[in-house]
Amino acid sequence: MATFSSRVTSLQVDWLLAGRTCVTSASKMAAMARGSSAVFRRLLVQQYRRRCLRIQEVCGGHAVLCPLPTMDSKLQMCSGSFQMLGRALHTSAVRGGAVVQFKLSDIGEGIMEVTVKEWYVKEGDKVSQFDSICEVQSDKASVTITSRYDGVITKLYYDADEVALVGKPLVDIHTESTSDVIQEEDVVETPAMAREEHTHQEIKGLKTQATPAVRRLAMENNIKLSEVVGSGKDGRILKEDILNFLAKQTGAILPPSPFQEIQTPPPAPSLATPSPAALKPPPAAPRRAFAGKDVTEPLKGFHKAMAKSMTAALNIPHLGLCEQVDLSHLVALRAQLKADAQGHGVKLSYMPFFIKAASLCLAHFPILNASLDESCQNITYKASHNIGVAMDTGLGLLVPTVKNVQLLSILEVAQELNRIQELGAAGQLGTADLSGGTFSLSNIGSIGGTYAKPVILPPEVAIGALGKIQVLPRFDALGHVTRAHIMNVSWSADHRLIDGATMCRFSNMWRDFLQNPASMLLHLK
Ligand code: CAO
Repeated sequence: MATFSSRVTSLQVDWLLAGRTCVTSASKMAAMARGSSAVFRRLLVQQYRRRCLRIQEVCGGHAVLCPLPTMDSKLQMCSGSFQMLGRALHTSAVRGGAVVQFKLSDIGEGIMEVTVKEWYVKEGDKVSQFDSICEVQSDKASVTITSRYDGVITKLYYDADEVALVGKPLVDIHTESTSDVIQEEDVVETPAMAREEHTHQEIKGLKTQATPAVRRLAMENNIKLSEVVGSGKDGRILKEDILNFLAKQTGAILPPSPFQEIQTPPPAPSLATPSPAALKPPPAAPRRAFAGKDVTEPLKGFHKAMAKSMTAALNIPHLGLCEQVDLSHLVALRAQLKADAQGHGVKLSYMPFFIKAASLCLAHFPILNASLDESCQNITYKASHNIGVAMDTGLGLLVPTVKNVQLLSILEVAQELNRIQELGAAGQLGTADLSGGTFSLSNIGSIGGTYAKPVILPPEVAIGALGKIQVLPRFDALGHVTRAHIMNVSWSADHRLIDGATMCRFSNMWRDFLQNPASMLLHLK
């Protein structure tokens, strides 16, 4: 029996701090500005105007920097009322001919090192502000670091695949500054920031718990953190809290997953035309041939995160429950709806039904969409059904989440799944997509597995593993042998919180929805 292992958890680290990053996908920007609430448009433009480097903060998650002219033109496309700002509005900290030591900033959350995945520049290359310099990866996320300066790269401090240390120089850039060497202390805090109406220090003084990026988001929207109720651990203020606060102030309705829409990195193809090739994970990297010699190498990136989260999962007493589901009706229904979904530009697999059915059941069993604090004193029942989907990507196992499934139609779930699959295949999933899960599903059947024993992803309390749908003989009501499409599902639940009877009732309800998918109609909103 395969042992299911986990995803990266605790993805709250805000990678914005790793460099000045912002959304790159012009098409996503356009789509966002067309389809999102006024709040997001306002946020984007506001931030763009203020620093021309902070759009990423609104978005959260993975980000890549986009050259200004592209950003300008796309924002212009998005809204005629947006007055575009040119390079003149950029803060250039350096003038004259100086060498800037561009350091990797303190990104918080205890992260001390990242792996340099890829350099986009080499020594001698000319770079402009916002040009991508390199891609780095920690155990939390993958991020593109971008230049703050116009100049020439004079030194790369690491080779690809080497571990870069926070606070240490990443590259030297020869700029036109007058001073000889500028020590770039923190790639996040720019001189422009210090000139803004609210200073970092003022907000820090409020003694609220929030990451620097969240503080900045609040600051740039004139929100006092002391007035915001934090929904994170120990009252920590999350980006969602700021955006919800802002939405309440402005009366705007936030889309169900605000960060996802904005933060999507480029250059994924449009959802309207999903390419089947893009939906598949890239071919596995060729295995290293070991010839007679042991090789030891440091555990890096997502593997490191998996080791950490699975070690934490060992503290959870797992309750297991296995069940068989007859998906014959669902197989027929999906075959019927597949073309319709395709007409909407959406690839419809079975997962959206599994995910939506789980959400319908979670509404009846909120304890399965909860978390237990470390001292086992408090249960938090989560309002959103953010369903994590274990995904086999080129970077290894990741578990992006489909957010707010309770608000989505099956088609919308499918669309969201398509989006995160594309990002996963391109290795571009960001923090926003990889965090905030409240319940998870792992479809090992899509790669041919029959059974799995899933491991809970803390702080979640339950997970289901789905096997492959097999055509097997079954008896019908009249005792005749028929062909049936049977799938195994294995649930694991945190036995400190969830008893077997609860898990079994949940499983029965989920099974019944999928065995008779038409019954879901009665509960869809
Ligand atoms: N049984 C039979 N067929 C299945 C299936 C199952 N359980 N699950 C999916 N399929 C089919 C799909 O319907 C699709 O068929 P069509 O081309 O006819 O539509 C095909 O397999 C490919 O599906 P998919 O993988 O592109 O999409 P999906 O929505 O079913 O799954 C995802 C998405 C992300 C779950 C999947 O791509 C994936 O990564 N699976 C691996 C998860 C994993 O690694 N789990 C183990 C974690 S423990 O380390």
